[in-house]
Amino acid sequence: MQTEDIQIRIEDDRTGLEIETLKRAILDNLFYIQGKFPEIATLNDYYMALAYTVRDRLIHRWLISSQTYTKVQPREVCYLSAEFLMGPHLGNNLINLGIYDRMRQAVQELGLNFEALLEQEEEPGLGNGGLGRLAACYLDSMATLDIPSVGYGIRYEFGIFDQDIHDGWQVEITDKWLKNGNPWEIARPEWAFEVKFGGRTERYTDEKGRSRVKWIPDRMVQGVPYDTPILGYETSSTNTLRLWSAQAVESFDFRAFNAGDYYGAVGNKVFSENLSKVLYPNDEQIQGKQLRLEQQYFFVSCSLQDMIRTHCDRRGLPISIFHEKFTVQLNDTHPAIAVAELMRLLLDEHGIEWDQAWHITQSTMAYTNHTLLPEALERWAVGLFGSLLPRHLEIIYEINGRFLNEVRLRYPKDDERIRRMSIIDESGDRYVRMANLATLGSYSINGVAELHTQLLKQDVLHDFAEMYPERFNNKTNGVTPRRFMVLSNPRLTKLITSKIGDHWIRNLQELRQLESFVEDLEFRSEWRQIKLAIKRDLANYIQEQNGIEVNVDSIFDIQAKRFHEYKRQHLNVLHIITLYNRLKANPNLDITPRTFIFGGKAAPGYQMAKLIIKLINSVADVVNSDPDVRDRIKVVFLKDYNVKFAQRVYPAADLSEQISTAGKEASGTGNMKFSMNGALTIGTLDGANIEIREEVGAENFFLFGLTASKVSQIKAKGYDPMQYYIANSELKAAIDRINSGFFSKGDTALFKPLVGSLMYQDPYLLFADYQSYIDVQTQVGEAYRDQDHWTRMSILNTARMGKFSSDRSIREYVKEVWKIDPLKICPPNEPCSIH
Ligand code: GPU
Repeated sequence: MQTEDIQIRIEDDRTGLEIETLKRAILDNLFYIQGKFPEIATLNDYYMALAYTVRDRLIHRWLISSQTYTKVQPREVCYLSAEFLMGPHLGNNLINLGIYDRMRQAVQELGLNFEALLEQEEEPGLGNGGLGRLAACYLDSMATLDIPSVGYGIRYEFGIFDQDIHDGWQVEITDKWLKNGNPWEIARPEWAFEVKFGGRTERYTDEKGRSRVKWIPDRMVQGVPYDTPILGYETSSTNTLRLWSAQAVESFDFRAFNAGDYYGAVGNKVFSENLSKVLYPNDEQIQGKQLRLEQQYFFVSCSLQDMIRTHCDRRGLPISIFHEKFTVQLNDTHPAIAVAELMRLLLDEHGIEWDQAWHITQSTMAYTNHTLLPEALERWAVGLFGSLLPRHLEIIYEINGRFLNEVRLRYPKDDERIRRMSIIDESGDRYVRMANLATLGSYSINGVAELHTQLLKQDVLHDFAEMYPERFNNKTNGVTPRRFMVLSNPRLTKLITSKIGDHWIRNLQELRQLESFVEDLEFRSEWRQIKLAIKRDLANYIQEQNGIEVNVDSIFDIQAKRFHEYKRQHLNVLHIITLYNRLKANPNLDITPRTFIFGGKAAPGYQMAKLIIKLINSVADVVNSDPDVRDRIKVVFLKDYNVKFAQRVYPAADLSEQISTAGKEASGTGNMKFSMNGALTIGTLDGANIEIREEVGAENFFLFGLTASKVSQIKAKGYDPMQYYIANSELKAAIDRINSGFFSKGDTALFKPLVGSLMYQDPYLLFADYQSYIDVQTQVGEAYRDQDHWTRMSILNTARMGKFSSDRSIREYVKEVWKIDPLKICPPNEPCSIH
């Protein structure tokens, strides 16, 4: 076919942006794609028709981007992540295309409810929390900054579970996000790859007389890519999120099938397709399950094969310069098997010698660490690892042997160091340490906030940082202002833009200009009115969802994040109970009214986290209905916290709870989203809180608690929580209140595991930080009474959050790690001479 002559024709109804064209396109899609006429169309039919109308308008940019990459062959970054927590696509795509308002008008002119259509989208919850959402923010920024990039991950059929609450307890419900179809993805079965598992290896001599290794697997699975376009904000660059779905390799079952074993053959199909069935819902807690390692290897192998095919077959480039054209960012160790897999592909499939293969691999990979928690550091039992990936285990042994020889040369007779640095943990049962593998195989290793990187170098990866200091660097996290301000907070966006124009959306540092309006009475009043209006919306939602009436003039004090002991939602609860006790003792006490709002999921197997959710709901039941409290405090647990819901919550907050034990939260990103939307933070010196406080100013941040170094000192000396319990009467009263069965209808056993853990271990030092937290909460209450001053602080928080745009983070990765040049993409329908 003469493809050069056939330009992609721009057909008006597929690309036109006139209101009339949009309306016609929506009805056209309803008819031709959904096969419905208005009288019988459901809300979902209209959502689909609208989504396809938007998709048509971005697909042209997507294809031009991909054609440009094919032609220019730029250096690209591949972001490998087991999780992408994208959130709903529709609203975001409308923002990034710059057609949000006109599409709303078109939809309304058709007599449809625009908000209801946005609400209709089932979000792809293909992640647990911060790590997965960070990956999504980074995709947005990479496209916005015109960085050629691909996100690679897994197309889980079931994402993070939906959370329901029964009798105060979390109940998990399967997330069937694909049930109504997904208009944002395109399946590419023609670009599938095969992935091998199990079996054994064999040595052989190739035609050149060299000794080579062949892997003879005992199972094979196919990975089918599903592509989703990732639009940049007001740029034509449209990158790809490529998620792999597991399918049976039909040919592999032929023997069984022909032998008449129909059920055996189908059984294998079911087995294969289990692979991408469900996201593991354990955030920062490894389980060591074989299926999880299979998932990791599956998507990593597909992704690397895909890159190599693009490089060698499509672009005709030699494999020896693979690392010049591709760099891989490993989102934690979940894809760390990529180090061994790239080695295998180079050695066994491309016949490259060890030293060159190692050079290519190590020049390709870069690793981001996202936690120091020991229970989250991935390690795989050697037996399991070897039975699933026998060839990779051999390669890892070889990498390790060569590496430990270097360590021995550099640090003679330091056996302890050898033991610590080895990829294989041999202290008891043997394990493969994935952080060591990722670190060794990468040219760059980074933490996600200044403190975290410092602790990483001091602690978990100390020996590596000493040996290869130049490989270590910090990249403080960021979040996208497009989703977490423009889309989620249109009212604030409008006010800000009316004062400083709209360049801040691409260059968040420009928010600084808001500082000059702090003294403007009118501006402050508008700022306050907006917060109030948003709080009213959330109050209505709470009324609908929980049947609780809340006072919109009270402090909206919000803690929304995964449930984890280190995040200390139960410290927040101790504050609530303390206030409650004070009100019981003195019903006329004048306290600033507060609404405590919680949201978040607990890992299904994490009993303590689930018990904390139960405690919150139990306290809520008592406090909300006690006449002595007289509406001065309300406690609300909002179920099923996800991205869609987070977008409602951040803008409504007065106070953001960032109260992890210092040294435990690698960065946090919710902290940034709250503060950008004008919430003040009560927080510890942990993760990015430290940098947020530096930016917004100590006077606009409520700091409490021990520092990370004090925490380790106290722990080293032998921490005894009981001393605090005995010495602090309010703390004692709060704990005793729980213990007495007061919140559990007399059941004194219910919260025993929680209270016992605090009184006798308290691994996260709640008791040590309790008084400081209570004191600073008292200051918060006082400060809120001066609404005018509070509003100034709120404005200054937003104005000074420029640093925490994910655009800044990505610019740093681009310049200091990836070394990639931006590539401008020609806009559709316009003459363009870029390429
Ligand atoms: N994080 Br490891 C997760 O959400 N899940 C994980 O499995 C691991 C880390 C989080 C960190 O807890 C949080 O502090 C950080 O902001 C986020 O990753 C992104 O870096």
